[in-house]
Amino acid sequence: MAAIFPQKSAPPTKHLALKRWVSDMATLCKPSRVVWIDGSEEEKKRLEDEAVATGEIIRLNQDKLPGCFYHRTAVNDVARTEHLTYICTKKKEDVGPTNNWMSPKEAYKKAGAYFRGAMKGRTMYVIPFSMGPVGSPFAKIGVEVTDSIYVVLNMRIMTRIGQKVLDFLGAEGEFTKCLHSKADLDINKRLILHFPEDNTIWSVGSGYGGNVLLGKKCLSLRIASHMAKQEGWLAEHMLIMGIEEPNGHVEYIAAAFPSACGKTNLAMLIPPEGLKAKGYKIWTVGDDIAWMRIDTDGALWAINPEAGFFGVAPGTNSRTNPNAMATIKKNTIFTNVLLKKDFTVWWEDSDEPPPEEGIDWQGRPWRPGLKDEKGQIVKAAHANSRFTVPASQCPSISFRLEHHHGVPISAIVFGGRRTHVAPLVYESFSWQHGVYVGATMASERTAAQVGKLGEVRRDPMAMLPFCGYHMGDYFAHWLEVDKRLEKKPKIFHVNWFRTDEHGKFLWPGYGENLRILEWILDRCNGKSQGVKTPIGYIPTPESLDLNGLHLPKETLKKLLEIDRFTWIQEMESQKEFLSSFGDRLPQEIWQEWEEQNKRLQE
Ligand code: SAT
Ligand code: MN
Repeated sequence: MAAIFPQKSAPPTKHLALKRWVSDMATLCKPSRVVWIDGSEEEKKRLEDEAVATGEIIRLNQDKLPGCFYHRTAVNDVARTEHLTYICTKKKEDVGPTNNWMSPKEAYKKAGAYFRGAMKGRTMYVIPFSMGPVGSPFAKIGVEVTDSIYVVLNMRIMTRIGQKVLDFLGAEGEFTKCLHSKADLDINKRLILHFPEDNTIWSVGSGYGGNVLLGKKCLSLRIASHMAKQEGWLAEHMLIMGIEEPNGHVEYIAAAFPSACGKTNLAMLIPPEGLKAKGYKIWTVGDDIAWMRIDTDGALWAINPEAGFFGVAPGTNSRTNPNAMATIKKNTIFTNVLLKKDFTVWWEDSDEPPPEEGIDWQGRPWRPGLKDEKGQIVKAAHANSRFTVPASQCPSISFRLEHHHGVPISAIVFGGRRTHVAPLVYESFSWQHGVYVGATMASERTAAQVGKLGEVRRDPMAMLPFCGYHMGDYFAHWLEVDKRLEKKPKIFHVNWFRTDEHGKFLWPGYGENLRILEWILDRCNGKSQGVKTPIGYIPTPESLDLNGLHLPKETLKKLLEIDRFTWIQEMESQKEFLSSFGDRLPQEIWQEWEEQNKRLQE
């Protein structure tokens, strides 16, 4: 067997604990060699060539898609597996009712058996990475050990990696220990384990992004939310965007939506025709994760810890997201989409009509109209197929992405997908009321999810699958931040998905959403009117700029309607959900619920 460190020189770090940990993981997984990732261009090329040679990735048409590659995951490994995802703490009660729990002892033992010898005959790559700009006081460092080149190439895009990170880490720096092995890609031996008390993540048996790019949901949300609670900041599942006025003044908002509600599209929106005259410019800072802290000026500042986008392909086109389309023309890794004969790619609801033939996400010949044994149409791309692309390629990317202190946040926006109940937009009465609004956020199931259509799923702050500790304590932490914030962002709720009696969307969405963001920012600056309702302030019809939209007055009325009867039912459903947190739900949240309930009954 080759030596564990076959490189001529020793591991490129003076960090003894890091070297020891890597050596221990190699002893456990038994790779034939260990390679430390330096992040260079030559290294990238070498890894691409090697992965192409083994079939792990396919080189796409370099004339039409320069620098682009294609990858397929295993058929049963296409999304995050929440039922195999655990938070492992000494005390079970610390993870709360929304997380799966395992004791650290059992978890290390169980996964240890799956990792033992799992890298035999493979290379173990050691990826030092930084979430946030390298050297930023807001950044966190991780080191991911993996046997997948696909993971290395994706981490290269999604985070900042390589020697510069090791140099910053120095001999004693803190880092999150992230261990990943594809092992046999066996779903029965798949586990995604988080050990917040040990600053450690173990992921085994998967090759799907959300399970294996450990800097993303695992570190930046589950582990980081735990750190944030201890250190007094917020790690949130939020996009960050800037809205610039013609005079150069830029304001930033952070917004949380559950999956399939268009976060990436909103973060990159292009102003609609009717608002073009106002000369707004949109700056994208992030599309998925925000780390927010109170800075010395008493305001809330946010960074996007990521450096790339891991976006859903189907439905991405020049109407829904022109900036994303421009972003993914080069240096992109496409996963589980359709491979065309000319080695370009296609997905449902893209710009082009379906090609006559291709190879589908499962690696089978495909043509339009193809049906399976049950007579169901076969999709060319998986519904959760993805593109991985450097954020720097996005035409609307903000230079502040690289700014060590990030951006100051004027407004926080929560949103869900509700056919009724929630109006297009409303403003909470206070930070505390806003935390209650976020805590009771909900979305209705779409056809894309298994289960009863229209069923309401609560997803507090869109963090249900990502909060690394007890959600009752998480709400308490949000309330705690309130006490230290001097310049408080206002908190809003939006719903782009309200429908009429025939199930048709009332609001056009996409770029037009800027009209709502405009009202939100004007409210923050005391420049627009609101009407007080039992749930918060809604816009007066005149305070929304609907120029060029041709939205009938009746439709706007329906969009802003707050139906007391439906809301009283909503309050009962909220109550049931809030009760599940027992006595760890802060009294303040109950108080907000009680007061809102009273206002609705009056
Ligand atoms: O699969 S990921 O968690 O990386 C993407 C998502 O679900 O938002
Ligand atoms: Mn997400």
